[in-house]
Amino acid sequence: MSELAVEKSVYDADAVRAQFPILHREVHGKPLVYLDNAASTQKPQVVIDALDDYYSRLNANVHRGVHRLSQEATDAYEYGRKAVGRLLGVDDDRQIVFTRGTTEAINLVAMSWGMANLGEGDEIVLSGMEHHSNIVPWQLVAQAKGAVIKVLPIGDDGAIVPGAAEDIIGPRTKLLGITHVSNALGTINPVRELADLAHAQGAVVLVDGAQAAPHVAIDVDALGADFYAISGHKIYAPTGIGALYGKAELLEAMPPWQGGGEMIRSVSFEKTTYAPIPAKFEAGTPHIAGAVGLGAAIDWLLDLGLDAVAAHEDALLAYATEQLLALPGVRIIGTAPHKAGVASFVVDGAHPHDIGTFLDMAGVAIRTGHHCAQPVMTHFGIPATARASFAAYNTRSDVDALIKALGRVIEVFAR
Ligand code: C6P
Repeated sequence: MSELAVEKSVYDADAVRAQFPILHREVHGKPLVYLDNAASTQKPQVVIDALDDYYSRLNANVHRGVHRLSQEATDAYEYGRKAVGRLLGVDDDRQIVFTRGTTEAINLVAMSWGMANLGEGDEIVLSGMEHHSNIVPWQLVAQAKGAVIKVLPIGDDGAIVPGAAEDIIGPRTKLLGITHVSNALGTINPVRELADLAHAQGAVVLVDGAQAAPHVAIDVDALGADFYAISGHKIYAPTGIGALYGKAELLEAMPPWQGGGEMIRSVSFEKTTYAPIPAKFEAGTPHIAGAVGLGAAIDWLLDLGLDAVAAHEDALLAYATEQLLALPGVRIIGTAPHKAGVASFVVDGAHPHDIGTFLDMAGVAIRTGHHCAQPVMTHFGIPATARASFAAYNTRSDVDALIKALGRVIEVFAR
């Protein structure tokens, strides 16, 4: 390795952290230790600046005006789409549809592709670790169309039970909906393997990438994803913006799911024709500033290097896991061999909400609850977990602060 390469391979989390103004504030008089990144990440100065610049210099509606501002706003908006393409390994950016986030992206597929393609007795295969946003839309379609939902079971380590997919994915399977990384457990699923099984039956594969995009380098073709959904706010971008990747031939064949301006070619009271993809799925004025911020966030993340970020976060997760297990009465929920970003745990005798409240008083922000994955909680026979989740700016001293505060919680509850 050249000297330059060695230098580049040293990941400087403190330098990354310095780019996030919010991480310098205090909470309850203590320095903020932000470990709720799976819920939403903080924003680097470059993203804040991009939003400021957009509203200070460019703001106008897109794809509508011949005037200069509208053209510049359109360019900035479309730059965001290209950036999503770069993140997901997609060259043809007609295949990237902007949405409000992962939830809306999955609902788009369910309401458009699902309503048009699923019928009586058709099977939708989901995993037992899906977020509610990859369960409920499919239940709505299944109820309307008489389709059936089948579930890939998870084992006690929080991974899909080996061999289960071969039994469950069959000739009636029309859709496989699978999370790339579980938000409640951290499990990284073998998406390609599952996609191959689904494709062998002629099924379509939708991947929920909400928790993978911040932690894993993604190539939708290598994964075998026909649809891939992401949320901007989990990858250092604003809230209210996300994207759906869909294979062009699928998107082209799908009916629109929302009507309005932008998504039409021509309208009369007798007949309306639709715009080509992706506009067909982007009715109304979009979240232009959000798309601009998303473009800036993706540039920032790719510049940092997803492999370097992943290696840093893997090391933090390993360190946190080791430290958590050294505390009395702590049990990790989700011990699959391949994990990313998330340490979910329970503590004997302490409700996760009490843990979260105690940690907050120490300035440590984690999430507690069912994480919108109630079937996972049911599987483990628990109401909730406490969850620490990691981002590019976290350091070992964040983990140390978590462990120190948790040690005090355990002392209080052990009394
Ligand atoms: N999980 C968490 O704290 P939206 O809300 O549309 O940006 O993302 C929904 C979503 C879908 N799939 C997975 C795997 C997710 O983790 C999330 C969001 C947050 O875990 C909020 S519940």
